[in-house]
Formats: sequence, structure tokens, C-alpha cells
Amino acid sequence: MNSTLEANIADCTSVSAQDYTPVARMRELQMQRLQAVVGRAWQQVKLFRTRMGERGLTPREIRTLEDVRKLPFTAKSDLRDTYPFGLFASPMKDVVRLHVSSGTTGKPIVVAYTKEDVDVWTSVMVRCLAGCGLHPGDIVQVAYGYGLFTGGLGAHYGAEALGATVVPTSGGNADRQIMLMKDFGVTAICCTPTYFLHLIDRAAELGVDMKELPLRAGVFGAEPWTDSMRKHIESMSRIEAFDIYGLSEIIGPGVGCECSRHDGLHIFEDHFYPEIVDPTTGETLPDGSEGELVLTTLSKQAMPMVRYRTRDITMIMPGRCECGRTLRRIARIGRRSDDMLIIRGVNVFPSQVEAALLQIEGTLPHYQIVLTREQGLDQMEVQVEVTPQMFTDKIGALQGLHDRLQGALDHVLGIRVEVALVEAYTIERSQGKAKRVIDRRAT
Ligand code: DLL
Repeated sequence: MNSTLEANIADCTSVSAQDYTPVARMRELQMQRLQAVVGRAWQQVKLFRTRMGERGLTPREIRTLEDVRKLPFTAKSDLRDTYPFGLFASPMKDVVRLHVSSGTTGKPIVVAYTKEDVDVWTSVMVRCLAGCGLHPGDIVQVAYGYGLFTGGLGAHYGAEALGATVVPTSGGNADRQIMLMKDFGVTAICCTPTYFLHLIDRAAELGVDMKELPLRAGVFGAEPWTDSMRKHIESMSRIEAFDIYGLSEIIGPGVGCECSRHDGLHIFEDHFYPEIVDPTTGETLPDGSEGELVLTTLSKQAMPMVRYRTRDITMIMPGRCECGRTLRRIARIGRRSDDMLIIRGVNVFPSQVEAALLQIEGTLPHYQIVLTREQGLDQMEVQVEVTPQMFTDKIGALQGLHDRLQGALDHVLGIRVEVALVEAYTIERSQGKAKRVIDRRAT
């Protein structure tokens, strides 16, 4: 074992000891838990029992971890169809919390937690925050929304259990966020990356220099963001920006998180079993192949999820992280299988647009894609904010920037799109997850 590895392992606090479980032991634990969770879902959840029955399966057929592939998938539509409590595996008297995720269409989905589930959620959040270098003594501002969204309460419980001081600001009211951050000497913030961009801008307007604050870590997630955005955030403040992943259906934030290597997100495999499948055929893909992430909860009581199709596109990264954790990693999630836009027959992902825009000097990381239909033909306009200097500079500079952006987008997307340069603050700021696409094609 090399000395960095040893130092990292020595560094690990008792809260994240499970992150270093030997792989063989972890697989054994996963196997035991998989059998237990399948047994529980089969006994308690009608939909799951029916689906297994259709495949001629009983929990007895799940003898190895690979047997997970025999099990039926669960999809978001299953949660909608059984709204509100149809997938619960615990009686209501044992359910201590409900969260709701609204989604974009139709009924919301409801997720449930027993006391044990909340404890597991807290423990994985502690491991996330510890992996981001946070410890007792840190002052953590939780600016994810509190309420039906899982972000606020998930981060809150984790930070408190870690022994940090929590400032539960929730989302919104940027001026107060900045005032408290400054007055309390906040050292870490948890919020969506786009909301933090908004705080950076607002702080500058208020004459607060983010670089002068003791803020040194940001735990950002709940929406896709890129390495270019990380660089931008880190250049505008003194923070180290970490990516945290999760979804309501599985637990909320805390399914996986980056460590200080920033080389993928470690999945807390003792509680969540990851697979990558071909989004079209559902066939399991080997490590290193990109596909849809499918997760099985291994310890959830109130609402076990078996082979849940997340729609998030990523891969399981081959090899071991230099940090010494034995937990497998997934690559950052840049896109979902259902956020693909089809423009004049060409597949376009908003993340491709973001990556192209942020490589060009003079743009700000605020953009929106507006889709319209003219004479039956899809039109795509990318509106992007540019730095105030660009508008004060000569007109030629603006034209030059426009052409460079147009060229970069044409190159990346393979189709012609319109580029509109707009002044800073033209695009509405998000309090939580950013809305990148405005689709006016149907109207
Ligand atoms: O967004 C939970 C969460 C809160 C995660 C705070 C991280 C931080 P939902 O509202 O159910 O739950 O949305 C889940 O958001 O399937 C992804 O598509 C997306 N998402 C979450 N984290 C990331 C991330 C929360 N780090 C959906 N990168 C997921 C990219 C993310 N997408």
C-alpha cells in the first residue's frame, strides 16, 4: 500500500469506516441485504409480488448478487400508478416521514421513511460530508429547500449528526443568505450549483468578496453540472466544490458523493446496489460502459426499491479511487435519458450546450435553451448571458463572441442553432434546480 493511501485511511474518521470495507466483505453484506430486501418487498408489496410472479420468481431464487438481474425493474410510473401509499412495505404507524417529488408531469410521487430509514439517510449524509472534508466545528449553511424536497432536511440531519453547526437557511432570499454567511463565518454550504452561482453574483453586487469569506467547501447537487462550472465556482470563491448525488425514490441526497480526488462519486454500496443497463434493452452493461443507472435499496424499510430505473446516464468507473475507499464510483451525471431533445432529427442534450458555452471566454454560466416550431420545423435558440464588459466593449467584440459560440455549438451539436447574447441577469435565477429548457413547440 502506498503512503498516500495509508495516510488517507488513517485520516478517515470512525464515521466513514464502512467506506473502507474490504470488497469481498462488502459483497457478502450486499448479498445478505439483497435477500432480505427482496423478501420484504415480496411479502409486503403487491406490485412487486405480482411482477416477480409473472417471471416465475420467488425470493428463494435470489442466491447470488448476479441474480439481481433476474428481478423486475421498478420505474417512476410505478410510483405514480400506486399513488400515494401503494409501494409502502411498512404500516403507517412505523412511517415517521413522507417526502414528495413533484416531477414535471402528472401526479407527484411520495416516498416514505421509518425511523431506521432516517437513521441510514443521516449516516450516509455524514459519510458524504466527511468525504468532502467537513468535521465537527464546521459551520454549514444548508440552502437546499426544506420541505417536501429531500435536499434541505437530508443535508441538515447529516451535518448535525457530523457535529457541525447547521444554519438552516433553506432556499431563497439571497441577501440574507450572504449576510448570514458573512456574519456567522460559514465554512461550508450545501445548495444547488446554480443557486450558488446566483449567490456569487449577488455577493459581488452587495460588495461582499466571496474570496474574503471563510467559506471553503460547497456540497452541490440535485441537478447536472459540469467541470467547467466547478472551475468557474472555484475561481470566484475560495471553496472546493464537491458533487453530491441522490434521488427521492432511493433516499434523497446521499446515494453517492465525491471525495477530495474529484474523480467520480462513491456510491454507499452497503445501502444502495448500483447497476448500469442499456436504456433501450434493459440489458446489464459492464463497468466502464455508459448507460442508465439502476439502483436497488439494500436496507430501506418503509419503501424498498428494487432495480429502480433512475433515467440518469453514467457509468460505473473501473478501478479503485486513490483516496483508499473501496466503494465503487459512478461518473458525474451529465444527463438523463429523458432530457434528450430531438431537434430536426438530431439528439441534443442540454449538458452538451453547457460544456460548449463555458469553454468560451466572455460568457457567464447562465443560459437557457428555447425551442420553437416555425412552419413545422424545430428551431433552437441558446440564450446566454455575457459579462458586462462585453456589452461595453466595441460591437465587433460582441459579434466575434457570437460567432465563436455559434461555431462551438454547431461543432458539438452537429446542427445549426441560433445564439442570442443577453446581458447579465436577463435569465431568471433558480432558487433550486435550474430550468434550462423552455419548450414552446406545442404552443
Ligand atoms: O435532487 C436529491 C438531492 C438533493 C440530491 C440535494 C443532491 C443534493 P430529486 O428531486 O428526487 O432528488 O431529483 C433526483 O436529480 O435523478 C438526477 O436526475 C438529479 N440529480 C441529483 N443529484 C445530481 C447530481 C434530489 N449531483 C434527480 N448531478 C436525479 C446530476 C443530479 N444530477
